[in-house]
Amino acid sequence: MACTRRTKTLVSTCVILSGMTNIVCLLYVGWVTNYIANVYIKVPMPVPEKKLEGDKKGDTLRIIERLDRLENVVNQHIQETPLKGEDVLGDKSFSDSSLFAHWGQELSADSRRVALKMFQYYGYNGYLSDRLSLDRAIPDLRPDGCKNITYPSNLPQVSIVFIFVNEALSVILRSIHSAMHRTPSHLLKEIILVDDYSDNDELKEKLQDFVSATNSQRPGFIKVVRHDKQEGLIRSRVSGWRAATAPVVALFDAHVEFNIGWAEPVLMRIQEDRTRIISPSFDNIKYDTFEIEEYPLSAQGFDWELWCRYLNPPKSWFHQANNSAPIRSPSLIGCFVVDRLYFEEIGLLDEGMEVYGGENVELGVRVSNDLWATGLSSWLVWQCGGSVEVLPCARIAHIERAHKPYTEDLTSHVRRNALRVAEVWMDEFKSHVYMAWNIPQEDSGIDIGDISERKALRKRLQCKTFRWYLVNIYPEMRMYTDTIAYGVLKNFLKSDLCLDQGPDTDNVPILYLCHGMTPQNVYYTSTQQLHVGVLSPTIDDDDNKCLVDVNSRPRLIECSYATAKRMKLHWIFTQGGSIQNRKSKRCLELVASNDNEFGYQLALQKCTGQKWSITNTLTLVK
Ligand SMILES: [Mn+2]
Repeated sequence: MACTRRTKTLVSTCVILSGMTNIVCLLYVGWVTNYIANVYIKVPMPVPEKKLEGDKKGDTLRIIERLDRLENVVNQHIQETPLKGEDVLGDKSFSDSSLFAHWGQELSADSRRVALKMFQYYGYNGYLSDRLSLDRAIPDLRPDGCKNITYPSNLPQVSIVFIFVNEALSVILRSIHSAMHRTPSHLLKEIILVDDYSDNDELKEKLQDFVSATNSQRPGFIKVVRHDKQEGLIRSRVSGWRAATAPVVALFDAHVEFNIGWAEPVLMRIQEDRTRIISPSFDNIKYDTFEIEEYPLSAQGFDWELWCRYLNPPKSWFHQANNSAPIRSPSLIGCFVVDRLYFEEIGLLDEGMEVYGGENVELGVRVSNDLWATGLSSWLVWQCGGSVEVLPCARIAHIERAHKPYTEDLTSHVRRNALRVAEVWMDEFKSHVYMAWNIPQEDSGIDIGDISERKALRKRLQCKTFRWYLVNIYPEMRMYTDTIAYGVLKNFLKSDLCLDQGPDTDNVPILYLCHGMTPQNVYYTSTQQLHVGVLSPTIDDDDNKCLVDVNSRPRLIECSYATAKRMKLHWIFTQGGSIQNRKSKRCLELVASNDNEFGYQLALQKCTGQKWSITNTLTLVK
């Protein structure tokens, strides 16, 4: 459920765009990293002409910084890859693993070996978890106003569902203990454990022993649902929901700790209006030390690839100057509480979505727990008459795992699910999802399965348009209805090179071997702007970078800044034609260059008729 940008990495982007396997992409990214290093460091510094800004030394430092960062990314991928089967641990892993950066220095080598192995298996410090109290206290992180609120005495009861696969037993037990001790007992009807076909032995007998012991005190209090094959996150939630009998159901990961007073505000909001779907506010349990880290209050949303993300609360919330007030949220990131019957009416879960499966179960499982597949279509709640909110007074701490999921499985599943959602719910804005993933809208070659049931659901519920949703519920989202071409930008002269944003610390675009990853994304608009790099998702993010003619040099400048300063940011371009600046009349072209490893560099010069193409074109939707 963890909602960070971690899930999207160079390697996963490489996998998805190139169709190569993980290992090949790992090698490839490593190779690219080294290659850049060689290009920039081996080559003697050319004599600087009149430079726009900065000195050469500064440039080199910046490049080295960037390389360091890239290398870190690659290294982390290589080291934190979860182990499969019997792996031999080299001594090197000890000093390099992030597990020991803030923890465990004093442990013996043997203990460290055990701890590391568990860490690589679970993605968090299972060794430490086994040694912490199941009933440990955690800090009360509710805003002040929460403690003075009084709640009705007739709140509805809740069933708490935990789903898991191969989770550490102590982590599951701590989730259950905190749920039992921090939910008033008259409000907690039952706990439902959904085991999505774990093969971890301790989750069989030992967990059953705990359940039996608890149920001997309170008969039927804990129910266990075990799948006899892996069904995935979504069908696991459905299984849990089916087993639930309370009027309200809470669907959670099994690596959480409930904070004090979480239940009453949630149940009150649902009692007042059963079409409200509620998320608590999440804090972090650090994967290495298990310390609780307070997270700022946020709403929950998504970017145009439909990866989940935290958002700033809307302005209207700040205007209330009341930290305990509910935060209206465009969507959900995965864990939530809902009226049991309303959940069914609205058909929130798309069982046609896939989250994991296939052979790569062990890895897929670990990451998919942290995936927001459920939240992926949660805005349909808004489109279909309900609402979503995050409550500052209801706080849950949640473990964000260390392993960065970059499996082929994960990214391709997310992309497939995103396209399903786009096709059913997003009307003309579905183009944005294809654009952000950089895939063609027609004949994308991706099988998204049957969506007729979901379309029928939308019709039956008489849901509003996605435009209505964007305008009224998610106004922070940037719209790109004026994009007419997207993909990578290539010159006919040298088709293995692509325009690339270059080092992200400067504003100089470069030519680089085509790899199709985000730095080479290009978007051409009907207003004749050429955006390079990531498609900025919301107005709270950095603006897109526009190609600008600055004193006859190609530069990348934030579009809003370039517009405000009346810079030369408009380019006349048609597919297969030249790219000419509207004001300066200069063309973007390649010139032969011995200084450059690829034999060419970018220039703005008198047009000589060089031709360019962008991968995909779109017809404008009015
Ligand atoms: Mn999670």
